[in-house]
Amino acid sequence: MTERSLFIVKPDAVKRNLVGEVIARFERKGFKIVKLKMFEFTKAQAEEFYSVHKDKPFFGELVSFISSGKVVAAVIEGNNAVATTRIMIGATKSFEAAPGSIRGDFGLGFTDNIIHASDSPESFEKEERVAFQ
Ligand code: 3AN
Repeated sequence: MTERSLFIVKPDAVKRNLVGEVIARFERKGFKIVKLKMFEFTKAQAEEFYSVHKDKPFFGELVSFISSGKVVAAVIEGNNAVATTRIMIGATKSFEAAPGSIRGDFGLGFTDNIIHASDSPESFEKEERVAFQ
């Protein structure tokens, strides 16, 4: 089923010059890049982007990290995009993520975990609206 999803290359990965590595994995997998944008989240935009986590103890840390530098947002399209992208990025804790996944291959962090990806079609719609506004 052709579907769209969104990922964000986070500030840690942009600083480490991993933008190309990350995007290339999605292209090689067979996804089409349909939107691509480099920008810096404002605090308000980051709070809206992560609003599902607003009551979590790590919300402040999450918002300040994602707005700490440039990010690259992409909308991709292909078969089963939401679930397949989640498999490709790996577990939230990079230090536990399986080798072969993006977090497993490139990171050791938790908040600084290389990449964000939408976890449902509903999150995708909301996140695309916030990131590409
Ligand atoms: P994922 O990014 O794998 O979808 P979520 O949605 O559970 O993970 O969490 C969103 C982000 O919040 C994660 N990428 C991670 O950076 C951060 N995060 C999640 N849980 C914690 C936690 N307990 N402490 C600090 N940061 C966290």
